[in-house]
Amino acid sequence: MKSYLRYVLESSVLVVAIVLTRVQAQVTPPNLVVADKLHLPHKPFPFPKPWPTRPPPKAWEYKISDYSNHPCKRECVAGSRPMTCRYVFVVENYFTLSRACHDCPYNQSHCSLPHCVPADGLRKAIKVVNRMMPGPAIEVCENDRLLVTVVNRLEPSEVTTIHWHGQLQEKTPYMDGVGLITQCPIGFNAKFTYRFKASDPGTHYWHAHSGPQRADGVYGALIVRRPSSPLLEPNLGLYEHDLSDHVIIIMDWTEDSVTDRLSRYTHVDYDAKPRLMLVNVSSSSRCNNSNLEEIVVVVVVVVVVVVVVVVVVVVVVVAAAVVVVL
Ligand SMILES: [Cu+2]
Repeated sequence: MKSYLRYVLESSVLVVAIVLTRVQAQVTPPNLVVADKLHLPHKPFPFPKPWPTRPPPKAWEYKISDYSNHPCKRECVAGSRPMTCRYVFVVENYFTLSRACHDCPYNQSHCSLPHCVPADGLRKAIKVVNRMMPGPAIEVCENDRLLVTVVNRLEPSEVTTIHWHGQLQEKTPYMDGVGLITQCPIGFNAKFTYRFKASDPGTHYWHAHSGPQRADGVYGALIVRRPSSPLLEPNLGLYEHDLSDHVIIIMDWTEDSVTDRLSRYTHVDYDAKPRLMLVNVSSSSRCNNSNLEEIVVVVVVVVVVVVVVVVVVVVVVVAAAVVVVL
């Protein structure tokens, strides 16, 4: 009875409070009350204009390429004029073994279809440039001018930048691609063109410099060659061929998302380091595991067949012997 009375009392107090608030709101709108207290002129609250509509993306923004036949990928000749090399990098959220992979990994030929990222056979969300992991390789000659337009097609509010590892950017520090340090990050649906000279020769790489996007798959080769002359290329005697097919990119690879792994590393298990490595797009350990599984299956099938054959033969022999004896 006591609790019932208390309930009724509390409810009636609440109803009275609500009614009073509504009446007060009708008489004096809240913004006027605040303005009076601060002795400010009564200004109507500026009503936001509708969002400006962004023009639809142009066709070239969707035309993604692996740049395997880019004209700047050429033999570097001493004394020849540097080239201007243009690329479009579309950064997207993507998935390994997507629909582009069709019947991969059961049909191995499907694993090399365009836009198929088989990785190590693990289904996982990734972030990619031009639906490749690693992303397109940039191969140029020393002093070529690079123009790389990066289009952010990640999730709304997710930003990105691309850092050109190994390039000192002496006269273009604002093209270094370190988000919030050398540039504002590239917003969703926006694009930014990096313009700089490939002035530092060597085997470098490019990678995202925003959050854990690099570990999620936004990385690729950046190779700046020198002319094949002993005077210009001091390392010429160290190799016979300098081919694109010889480029190897090794990357840490985790079964779970990188965000999951980083949180676990910080708050749960300090030894949560990646156990796998991707060499280009294949992983050694997982491939070995799959081979082992195949071998085990074959051995089990052979043993079962042999046992069945032996049992059948024994039964037949015994039956024949019984018939002969009787
Ligand atoms: Cu770097």
